[in-house]
Amino acid sequence: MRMTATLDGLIIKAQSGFFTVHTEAGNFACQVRGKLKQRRLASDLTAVGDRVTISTHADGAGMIEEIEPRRSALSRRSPAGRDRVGPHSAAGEKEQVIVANPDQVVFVFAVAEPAPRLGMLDRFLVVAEASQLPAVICFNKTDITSETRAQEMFSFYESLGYPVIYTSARNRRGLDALRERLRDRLSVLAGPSGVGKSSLLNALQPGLGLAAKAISRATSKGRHTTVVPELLPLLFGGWVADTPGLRALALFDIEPDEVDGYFVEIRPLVSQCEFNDCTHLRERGCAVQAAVERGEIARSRYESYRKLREL
Ligand SMILES: Nc1nc2c(ncn2[C@@H]2O[C@H](COP(=O)(O)OP(=O)(O)OP(=O)(O)O)[C@@H](O)[C@H]2O)c(=O)[nH]1
Ligand SMILES: [Mg+2]
Ligand SMILES: [Zn+2]
Repeated sequence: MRMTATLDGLIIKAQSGFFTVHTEAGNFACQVRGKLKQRRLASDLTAVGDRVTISTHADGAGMIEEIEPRRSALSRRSPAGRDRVGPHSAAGEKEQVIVANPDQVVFVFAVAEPAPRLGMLDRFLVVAEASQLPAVICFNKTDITSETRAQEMFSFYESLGYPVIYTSARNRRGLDALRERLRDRLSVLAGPSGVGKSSLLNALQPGLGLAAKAISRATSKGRHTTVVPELLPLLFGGWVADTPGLRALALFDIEPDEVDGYFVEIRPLVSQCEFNDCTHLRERGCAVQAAVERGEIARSRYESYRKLREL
């Protein structure tokens, strides 16, 4: 007799048409029911982080029968439905979902070795704002500069409202704060290569970074190979996706004139500019430039804005 059961689950791994679905009854290797494939043409049909309903068979195999609508996504291309043409995407390009339904994105940078490129961090933050995803910033390798020095350099991000965590995977500092941030949430770790993402995961939970490394090897053969993250279970609760060496969280199709809305400290000033189409680059009567002059907006942030705006 063939036994079947229906279970709710979470896609934790995707590999050439096969999906590992985590359920309360364990993990199942699943394929997608053909009739589902006609849907969601504009975006990836299935991605890690998607919530699904599966039917399971006695032999341990499963079939994805239903996919819940996504609440959010971290994507490489424009979210479906926003079919506009920006400078960074070709018309009609399909949304590439990196992780579906993340609760937050944790941007990891090193305070040194490699020196943090704040322009990249600011670009990541713009993507998070545009995707309406809560962002957390983690500055690792504080053992190199000292924690105090790291705070002096980067605490202005806290004043913008972003939670900032200072860690050293090497000296095991800041791990409790990081653990509390990750607990019971689905998080994506993103950041340049070599900042210590895998080391931090390992420090939190032995073996976790190793799993990530294996994925990294399998997927990062070339610089432009698609990063296919896997959701790794946190024993203290929650899931984390390590995206090895992700420096190209593309700004997909953010229009130049909407960039100011994604800088949290610039956004509230825009309405005070003399011209309502102010680019905040050179106009007179610009509230943003005035705030920069008064030291109320960090120079590095304004510099990042200017670079994005002038693309
Ligand atoms: N001094 C110091 N070195 C660290 C720390 N964390 C990691 N490293 C070192 O930095 C290097 C890169 O660490 P990884 O954990 O592999 O970096 P990653 O972010 O996972 O890099 P990718 O997987 O390529 O994206 C290794 O040599 C680590 O030993 C730290 O807190 N302090
Ligand atoms: Mg890594
Ligand atoms: Zn202005």
